[in-house]
Amino acid sequence: MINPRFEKEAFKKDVEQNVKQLFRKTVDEASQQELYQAVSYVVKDAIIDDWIATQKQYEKDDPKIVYYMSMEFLLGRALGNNLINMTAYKEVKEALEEMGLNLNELEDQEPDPALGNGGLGRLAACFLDSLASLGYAAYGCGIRYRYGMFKQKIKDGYQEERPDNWLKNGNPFELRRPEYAKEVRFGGNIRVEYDDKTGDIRFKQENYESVLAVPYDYPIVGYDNHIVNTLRIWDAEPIVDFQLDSFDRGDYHKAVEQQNLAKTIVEVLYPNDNHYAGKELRLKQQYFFVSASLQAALTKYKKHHDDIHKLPEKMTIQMNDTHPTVAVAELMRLLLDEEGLGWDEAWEITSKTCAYTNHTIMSEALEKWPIDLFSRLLPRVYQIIQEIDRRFVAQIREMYPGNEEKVAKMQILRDGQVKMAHLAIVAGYSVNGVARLHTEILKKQELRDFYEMMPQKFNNKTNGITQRRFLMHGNPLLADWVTDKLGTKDWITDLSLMSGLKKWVDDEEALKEFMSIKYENKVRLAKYIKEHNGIEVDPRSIFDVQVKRLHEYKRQLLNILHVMYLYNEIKEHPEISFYPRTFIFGAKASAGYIRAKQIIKLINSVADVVNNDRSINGKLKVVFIEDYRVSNAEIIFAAADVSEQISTASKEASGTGNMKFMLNGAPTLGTMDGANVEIVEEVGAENAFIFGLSSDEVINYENNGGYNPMDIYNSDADIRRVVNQLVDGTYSQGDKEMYRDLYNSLLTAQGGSKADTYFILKDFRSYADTQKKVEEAYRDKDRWAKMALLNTASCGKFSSDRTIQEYVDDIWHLDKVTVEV
Ligand code: T68
Repeated sequence: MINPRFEKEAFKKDVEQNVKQLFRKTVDEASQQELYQAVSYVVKDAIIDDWIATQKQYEKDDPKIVYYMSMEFLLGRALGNNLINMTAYKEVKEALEEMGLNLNELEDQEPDPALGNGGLGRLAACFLDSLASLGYAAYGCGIRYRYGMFKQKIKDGYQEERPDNWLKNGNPFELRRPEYAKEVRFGGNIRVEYDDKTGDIRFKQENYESVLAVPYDYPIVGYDNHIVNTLRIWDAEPIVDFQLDSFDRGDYHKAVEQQNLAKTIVEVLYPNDNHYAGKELRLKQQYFFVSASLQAALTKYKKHHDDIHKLPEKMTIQMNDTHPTVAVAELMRLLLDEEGLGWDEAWEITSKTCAYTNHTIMSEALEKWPIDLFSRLLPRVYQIIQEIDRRFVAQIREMYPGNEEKVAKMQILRDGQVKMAHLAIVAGYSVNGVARLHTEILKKQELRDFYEMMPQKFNNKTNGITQRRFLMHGNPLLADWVTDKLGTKDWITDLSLMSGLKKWVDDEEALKEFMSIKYENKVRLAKYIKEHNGIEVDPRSIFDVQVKRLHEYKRQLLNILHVMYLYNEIKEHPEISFYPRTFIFGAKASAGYIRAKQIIKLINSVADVVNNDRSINGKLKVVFIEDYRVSNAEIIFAAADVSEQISTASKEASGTGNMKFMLNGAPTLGTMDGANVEIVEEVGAENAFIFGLSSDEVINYENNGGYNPMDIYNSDADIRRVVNQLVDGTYSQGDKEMYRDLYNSLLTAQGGSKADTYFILKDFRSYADTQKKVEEAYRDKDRWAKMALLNTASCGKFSSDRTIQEYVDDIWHLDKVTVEV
């Protein structure tokens, strides 16, 4: 049943009223931005009723709560998604039309809340959607960055970064909650106090700096169930009392310091993915939100329970990678120092409460904080980690007597570093990877010693995505078609039902409809590309898409080298038939990642040459979509024919874009890496295009000193030609140095890394051959349509609803809640 607030007449009146109250204007006078806000406040109002009802129900039922701790939540826009989850999207769209307004245009007024880099942050957002939709009590805990992921501009083919001032116009959906503010302390020293009478020891932090953490709550609306959970992201403010105090004492300096600390701590999201930079401010950010979130969680628990020992029955903490791992030591600190528990009791509670998800095996992403920095910033937390480490080492020695090599490999504090993954594994009760292959690699390679010592902690949770955003919102045409063909909307909350579409694979009419929806979506994307890039693309060409963060291991370089190869082929053999192709890229490179930025420049340079060569009759187009983000991703997935998932096998933990393409009917062209393996398993090898080395082969080469790319360079003339074109000026207006570094990276070992670290030349032939098969398959319209439909029909496993249910069953053990309104 539709919420009465969204009944057309009531809704229209409320919008008018909001425009008047907020801006002293009529609907005719208001700007699109003002109208977006007016509409959003009506929606928020409706959400708040459910939000209150949900929280009341939680108080009553007292379910176990999961706290999902994450440095990143890559939410994407809220307005459309909230309307969808409140089942009011169509109603509101029509009401707005009656007012002469277009909902899509208003949605475009909303800045993308981009508090994340890529997969890890987006996964957190999908998880929150699924938790609410399944009816589980959950808090997302994170940081309210003043500036989110930078905006990308392409100037002369180069990436430029612009600040993402996403809060510029305020944010209709957030709620500041000063009543839940908490103090967070940094630095200083620890004084040990002995109580002569009781014999108790107390640890007191002195001479510290502190900030006030103030939470902002975001509603997370479940699908059609009146459940609204909370994403709590923390802002930092100076502690006013201290500040006045400081002024009184003439300690002006200290007051300014507090102001600065508060301002800098939440200023900006670090724009690295799969890379550890070791910056002090980053550690401050981590401790800041973790400490505030845990303090708030304990306050909440104690409000209704008096036995702190039973904490693990009522809450669990999931750590999204090692970034919030300081949580285990902070929880120990709170239990020891604030609750007055003994070590064993505190440890018993902590190690039943914290769980850890690993998202990468890339060694450069592993967090290892220098001990001097860590202990200076978090002196008490560091003491606690020392004790955790001391006890863990004793345990290793007991289990492996005389094996000091084990100790060296597994210790938390070693080589002057705090190894965060080790801390997370030792203190947590669960360690999970994010796809089956990834978890196997963790067990057999990266975390082998830990797996051998505590196998019971290890488990796999293959990632998933939310069909509410990536099908219903992103691809409404296909969503309606699916509902029609399945004869039910139930797939919206049970994606396994998609398999029911399989009965249409031999129905010509259905296949035609399916492909004409794809075509409509390609037209929509072509329009977007024309508007944003000024490039004309033909929606009848094959849309071959690679959108994801720019990283060498993801091998955008392989893709563009292959485009260069195709271009050579077309030029050389204009007579051979070639199915027109549009290669679409979208990717942000971390601001300091020079080689990644060179690859962006190369893609744009190739685009310039190829797109402007009239002699090839538009057979080949290359588009680099500027500022790839959640909002344009939704449009891109819907329009893709081919999903490029071409990481070096073993390097991509899971991938989640691969699932979004599949859902939208784009077969995977990829390596046997991450969740691709499971995608192929679901859809069948005949409905995917797999190439390249296996992860075992890659790992084997790596363990034996790599391979020699010169062998390939010398023996394969096509490859040699393409590689040479990096340094012969073809794509750099004669400048032979512009891409020299990329050229060198493929052929020569340098600074500790092997030649062609990511096996690009090794996999090139197999990739090119497989691309040929893609073209052949596409020419056969019937075969392609079936393949595309079978991808959509086989994506059931990859809903984040399934993933979350597995976390609930195996790790969190939450209670389901229902809210009646
Ligand atoms: C991604 N990791 C994995 N990391 O690369 C991807 N890292 O395979 C997987 O599907 C996804 O996580 C979800 O599990 C990341 O996105 C980061 O963004 C990141 C950010 C900061 C520091 C390190």
